[in-house]
Amino acid sequence: MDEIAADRSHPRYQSLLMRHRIEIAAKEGLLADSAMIAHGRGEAFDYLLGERTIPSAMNATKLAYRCLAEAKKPVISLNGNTVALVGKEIMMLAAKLNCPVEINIFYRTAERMEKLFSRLDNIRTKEVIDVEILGMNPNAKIPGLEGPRANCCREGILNSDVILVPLEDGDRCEALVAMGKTVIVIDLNPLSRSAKRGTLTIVDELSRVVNNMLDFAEPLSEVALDDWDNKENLKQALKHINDLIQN
Ligand code: PTJ
Repeated sequence: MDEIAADRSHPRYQSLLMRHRIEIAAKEGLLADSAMIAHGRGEAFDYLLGERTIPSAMNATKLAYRCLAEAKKPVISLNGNTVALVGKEIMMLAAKLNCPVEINIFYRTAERMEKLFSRLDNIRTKEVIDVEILGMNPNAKIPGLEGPRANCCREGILNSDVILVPLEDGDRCEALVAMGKTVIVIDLNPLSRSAKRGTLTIVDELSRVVNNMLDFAEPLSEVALDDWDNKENLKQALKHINDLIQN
């Protein structure tokens, strides 16, 4: 599945690998019709950021990891793009954090839900990962949201205190914040509504974030969430882009 034309020494190997994973998942019917557009927008911002984890993003990642590790009921929300890009790595992260994952997609169809579950279930079996996969039988709704995207699980998203939402949509992010949750957003676009609405936003590419978290030996952040200024964090990302253009 991960065989791509470029070899690992190619300077843009990781970016090409992510693109390849999206292509394969699209062919398999795992993704929303607009998934490639969303991915392309992410790629454009990643290019502007220099395709690397900038210092403010690393600080955000460390604090996010600490919040997840210290949470009472953490959960990781998964959409189609996330399963395609980092299905295995995110299951390993959930195991490390001892939390469930919940498939919670914007463009919800029974067929996509089944395919996404089956992809994750195969990873779970093959890699011997002990993680609960929620989302197939929703029994609750996110207040303030209309339609199928509001569906969620009581034992997952509904009752969670800290939630990791990679590539989230703005409305749902806002609704989760309104529920009083600590909402950790991963989004390469520092100007997106989710990036602005989240409690803590990691402006970095999803696979880099997850791999960084997998590398952490223990909760590393000395910064507490109460002292976190998310607006300043987003400004740092924009400043980084501006500085790259100036130099
Ligand atoms: O699987 P579904 O049905 O839940 O649909 C998922 C998508 C992503 C298609 C849906 O949520 C969507 O349309 O998202 P948006 O509104 O296009 O937002 C996606 C955001 O993710 C954009 O702001 C992108 O910049 C960002 N993004 C895309 N790829 C990455 C990323 N951020 C981090 N890492 C990436 N690899």
